[in-house]
Amino acid sequence: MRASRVEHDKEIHISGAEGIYKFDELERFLKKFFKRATEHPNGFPDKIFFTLEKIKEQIQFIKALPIKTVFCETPEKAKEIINEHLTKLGISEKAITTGWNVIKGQKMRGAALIDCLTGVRIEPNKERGVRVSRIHMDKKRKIQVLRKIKNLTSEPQRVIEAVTVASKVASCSEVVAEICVSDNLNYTTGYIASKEFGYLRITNIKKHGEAIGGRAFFVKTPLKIDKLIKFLEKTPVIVI
Ligand code: WAQ
Ligand code: MG
Ligand code: MG
Repeated sequence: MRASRVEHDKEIHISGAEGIYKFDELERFLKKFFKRATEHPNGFPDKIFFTLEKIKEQIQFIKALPIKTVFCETPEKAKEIINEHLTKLGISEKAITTGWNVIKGQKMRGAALIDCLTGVRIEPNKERGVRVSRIHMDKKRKIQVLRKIKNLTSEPQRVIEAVTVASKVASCSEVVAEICVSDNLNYTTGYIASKEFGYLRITNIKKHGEAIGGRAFFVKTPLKIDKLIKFLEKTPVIVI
């Protein structure tokens, strides 16, 4: 599902959601996604798109990243810790700056792909970005994650969805790390993720009520970008 507002003939992303469901569950989830689209704190949509596709490909099973929470008192401290971690992975200062600019910049439906050395954005559609889709977390893992974070978040479903995205993304050999800040005004915990250190939740990544948010994947070049995007957008993955 994706919901957007139209301003001066341009579509501005409000919210989105994806999943892999059995046929019998579809109606229930369509209702759920409709509710989500129409009750989003960032505004009421002018358009809602629902896409349902039968999965014909083989489903891949991928391990969930381990989860840790890093408590930061201020966005300044959060930024310092994040930059330190990303630098350790060999991501250049330029690339890190591009990442923060994506998060502060125009709202996108998907994520930016950033060359981890040059800092150049290489995704073909820079207004849309790359939307990780056809993903789902296995029920047992969901229960385990919920148990782990129950006292650490007001929105456990958001954590489940973010860990699901991050686990698919981190499984790609071309991706060095990911950074994410929610576009929801009052959700102030973000994360960085990598194969190296897992899913690191970062509290106070932004101020309460701050209208920023976005995602970026730092990638190694040269790479087969079409192949990477196809995997992220189309290959069905269940996170176990
Ligand atoms: N694929 C690629 N990019 C996405 C996707 C996706 N499936 N979903 C969202 N984005 C991009 C898009 O640009 C959004 O504007 C931005 O990320 C933020 O999305 O406590 O809620 O769904 O552990 O608002 C992380 C911390 C929460 C959770 C992230 O992101 C926790 C979050 P949101
Ligand atoms: Mg989301
Ligand atoms: Mg959001």
